[in-house]
Amino acid sequence: MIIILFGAPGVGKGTQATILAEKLNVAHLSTGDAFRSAIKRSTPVGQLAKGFVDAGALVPDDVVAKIVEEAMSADSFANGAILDGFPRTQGQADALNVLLQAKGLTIGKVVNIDVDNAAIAERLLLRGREDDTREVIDFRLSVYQKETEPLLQFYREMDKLVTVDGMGTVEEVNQRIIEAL
Ligand code: B4P
Repeated sequence: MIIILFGAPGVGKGTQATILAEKLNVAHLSTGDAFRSAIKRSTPVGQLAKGFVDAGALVPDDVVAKIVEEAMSADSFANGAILDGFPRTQGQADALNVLLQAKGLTIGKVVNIDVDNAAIAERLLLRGREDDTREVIDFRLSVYQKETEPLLQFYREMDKLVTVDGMGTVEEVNQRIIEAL
């Protein structure tokens, strides 16, 4: 079964996905981590993705599809996974449905982690990754609202969506996610 952790940049998808993957003993795919690793190793995908990630823009869907398909072909993904940061566009959501159908997997829940924008900016400025500058954070939030947020309605209509309050400690948020699952 597939669990999707959804939400704006910096709501804690990566933080929670790492903890959940360990607790539930399932595979974890973070497209953000996959791109950062590819960029570090300067692979062809990394070279394509670098400018987008640095600017806080979305990496084009065909490049994302390539990295997801490759990661999900691993044996550890045969029974399901936690997806963190994917899908982020309607095109990616459609591609995921096709991929899951081919693998005989289904989406269990889409967990939308909800954090207000002021707290998001505070967390990301504190994290201080290269793409965590005030300007890039504002741009990433605007991209989220335009490209990604509409997917909430898509998953609501599929009856997969649960929303969890992402404010509070990491452990408090984790407990809420486990209850929602
Ligand atoms: P991602 O790597 O997905 O990163 P993110 O959205 O910024 O962070 P996340 O929500 O995972 O927050 P985290 O747990 O780290 O994306 C980076 C870039 O990659 C994108 O801008 C894009 O360019 C590209 N990309 C990735 N996927 C893509 C896709 N599918 N399509 C196209 N492009 C794609 O938490 C943030 C901070 O908050 C951390 O410092 C953490 O310690 C802290 N924190 C977490 N929970 C907290 C809590 N409860 N209280 C206080 N702080 C908390």
